Amino acid sequence: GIRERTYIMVKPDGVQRGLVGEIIARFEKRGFKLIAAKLVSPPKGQLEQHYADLSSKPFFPGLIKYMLSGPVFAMVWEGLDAVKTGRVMLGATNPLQSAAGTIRGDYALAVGRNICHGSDTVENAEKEISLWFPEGIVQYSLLQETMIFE
Ligand code: YYY
Ligand code: MG
Repeated sequence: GIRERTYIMVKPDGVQRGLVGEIIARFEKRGFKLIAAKLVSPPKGQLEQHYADLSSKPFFPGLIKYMLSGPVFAMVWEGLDAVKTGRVMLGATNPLQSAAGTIRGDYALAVGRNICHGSDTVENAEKEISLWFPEGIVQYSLLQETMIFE
């Protein structure tokens, strides 16, 4: 629905490379509504919880180390099919397989340095939003909404 929410996070490499503004701009221009955003250095346990489904993978320790290498920029975006469309905008997990025009396809090369995260299901999005924004998120109406949705 048009109120679907997704958790999008610029990873430490994306922050260091100055891509926060670019990634925000892509979601804004597409028509999504920004409802939460912050720069954070999360504790290790929070990252382990975020990636709990991958804890048995061989790349897990390296993934956590990389995610701890600097602050991340955490965001929540709302709009029509936000989860699925957010994933399309990010591109494939491995940037070598990401189409040009996607965030990873335009700015990344290595799977372990793929600059951004996006929720993969609505259920996981809600879990991730609670994990990263326990303080809650703001509510406001987007005045241009009737120009974006039917
Ligand atoms: O959701 P997405 O980020 O596209 O991929 P996941 O399968 O959830 O993996 C999370 C994260 O782990 C991925 O963005 C990079 C890293 N990773 C890796 O370093 N090597 C792999 N073979 C697979 C994933
Ligand atoms: Mg994932």
